[in-house]
Amino acid sequence: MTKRALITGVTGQDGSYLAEFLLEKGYEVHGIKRRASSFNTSRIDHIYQDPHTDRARFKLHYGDLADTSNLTRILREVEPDEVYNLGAQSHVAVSFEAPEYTADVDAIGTLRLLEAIRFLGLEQKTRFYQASTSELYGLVQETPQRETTPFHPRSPYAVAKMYAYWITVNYREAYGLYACNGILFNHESPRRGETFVTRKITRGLANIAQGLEPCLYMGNIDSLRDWGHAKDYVRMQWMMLQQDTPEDFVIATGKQSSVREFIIWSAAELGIELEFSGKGVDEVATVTAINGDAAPALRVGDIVMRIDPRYFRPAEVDTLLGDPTKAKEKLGWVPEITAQEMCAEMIEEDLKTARRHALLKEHGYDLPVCIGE
Ligand code: NDP
Ligand code: GDR
Repeated sequence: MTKRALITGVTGQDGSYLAEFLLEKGYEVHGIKRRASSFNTSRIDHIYQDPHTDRARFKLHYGDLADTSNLTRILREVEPDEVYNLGAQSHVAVSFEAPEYTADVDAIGTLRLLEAIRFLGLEQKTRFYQASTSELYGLVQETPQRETTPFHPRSPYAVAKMYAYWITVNYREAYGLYACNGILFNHESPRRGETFVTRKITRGLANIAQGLEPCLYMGNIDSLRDWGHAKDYVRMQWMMLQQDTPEDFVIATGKQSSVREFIIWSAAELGIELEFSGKGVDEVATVTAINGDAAPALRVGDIVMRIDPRYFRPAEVDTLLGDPTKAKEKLGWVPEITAQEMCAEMIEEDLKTARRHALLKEHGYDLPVCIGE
């Protein structure tokens, strides 16, 4: 029997990799996409299947986590074996600007899905994956963080995700639903949203190297994260739903780096050597050497990064480091791609795009470059 999966957030970074992964496994994959005034399917266009043919195994439904009747109707129609709840307002800094919306979508949206499964009597059929987050640890109580480490969320996003975490546990305990939380640490890829820090850096530096942007403006570059690759992490999301009993798992690499280091790696991939000088908001990164041909627009002495306090957060999560031992021992999961390999892949992709834009510009076809804030 072909298994059916429903993915919320299918148009996002993880949703796109997970849809690819499940299609390769032979699943029929249903995804929920939001209505937008312009196309928002660029991450999944390459796996689009013409719905007019009988054999299409990838199907999209319009929907929103804020809309109970819509979610219930889609669940009734699809009757999925597995639901992956990846949809969210996922930007921590934005959650301080839009806290109520973030709570509605990230917290109550999860409840809406769980309650729809129960209302439709799908508790025995449908397995549920909740995209939980290392942001739950926030002001960390223990290092490295594991499944038993107490939570101390530090943003409206993290507080909303804390509700989603516990309501998932609650539906498991109260109704016997196969429901579990993946507590995922930061994971990135060339498909990462342009305003998250890694992508902002790889895209920004590639653009600067090609003369398309003047300078990168950053927030707290001393922040420490445990960065993995989204491809490794979606594999684990699926593995979690294939066990005999549902459990929660930390997914991380167990290695930590700073935002500053990520800037240095990215610059090095472009053949740029940097020196950091100044303190606090006056800190800058200056080019000290250029190797190769990836950065024709730069000269030694150019400043490519400055600090802009606009990117500081009202409450910061300074340090995160995960302990993936349980995932390794119980599921045999180990990450295959290192943070530096991932950084190289991101730079390669962003440089390709920047080179295309630079070539167009050189020939008089100037395209506006969106600045990733
Ligand atoms: P993205 O921001 O790339 O994708 C989020 C997805 O949710 C997009 O498809 C977006 O749609 C959709 N979405 C947003 N609001 C709604 C809504 N109201 N109704 C329905 N769908 C909505 O996130 P990632 O792929 O990086 O992350 C996936 C999940 O994992 C998220 O829940 C995130 O919070 C969580 N997470 C992510 C981590 C990471 O490091 N990437 C780590 C830990 C947890 P659209 O494309 O239209 O904007
Ligand atoms: P995070 O990711 O908040 O950890 O949430 P993000 O990449 O946004 O920030 C990581 C760290 O970098 C610092 N930082 C900046 N961040 C951004 N976005 N822009 C900047 O200019 C900048 N300068 C410094 C931040 O302050 C922070 O410390 C991500 C999201 O994917 C969540 O959905 C997910 O739950 C967590 O990872 C795990």
